[in-house]
Amino acid sequence: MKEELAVYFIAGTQDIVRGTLPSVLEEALKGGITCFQYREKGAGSLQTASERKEMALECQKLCAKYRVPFIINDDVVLALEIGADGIHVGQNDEEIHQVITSCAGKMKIGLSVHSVSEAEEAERLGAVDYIGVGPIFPTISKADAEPESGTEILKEIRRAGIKLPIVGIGGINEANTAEVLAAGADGVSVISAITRSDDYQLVIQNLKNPGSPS
Ligand code: 3NM
Repeated sequence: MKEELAVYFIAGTQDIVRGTLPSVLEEALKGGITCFQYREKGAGSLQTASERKEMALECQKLCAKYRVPFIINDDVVLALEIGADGIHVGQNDEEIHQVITSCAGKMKIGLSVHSVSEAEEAERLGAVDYIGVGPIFPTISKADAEPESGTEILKEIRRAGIKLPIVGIGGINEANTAEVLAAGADGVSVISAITRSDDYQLVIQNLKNPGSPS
């Protein structure tokens, strides 16, 4: 799982500023993303279940072509229906125990956490495959994001002995990835660093090989 978290791209229709979600996703896949999460949420997102399913299937097909895991955000029914590789939920989304009951053994389970105690609880559950920790930095992509924590939270979670794979999220870009990894994350999860870039290939290369923390 850790290798798959290296450059974890998240997007839904609402995040696309140029082209379409499938066209941006294919460019990102060509550029070397290691995981993709379909997250259709907030202003500008597709609203009907049928539109979402159609988009999910198109993204799933692209991910399969490039052999990259396809994760669905916060929609267990859709994830099970189309056989996604994983489901990702937040603390306020579908109840994690429900998600585990429905999905464990069928797909990977990712959980967002915002504190050491939430990380400890995720590990204690024994069925969570990785945690997303954030927002590390201020983000423009999530209206209801919690206040940013800085990279200190990653160090605290590692100091607490948490062994789960960790992906950092929130305001992560080429300039701060090295710091996120140095603090204990196994990978970085990004929306705008990719969707708002003029050169997907270059950004993804730099997220993969960020050099030393500044
Ligand atoms: N979840 P960007 S922050 C989807 O803190 C999401 O749990 C977050 O977008 C959390 O890379 C976030 O553009 C948005 O900052 C990440």
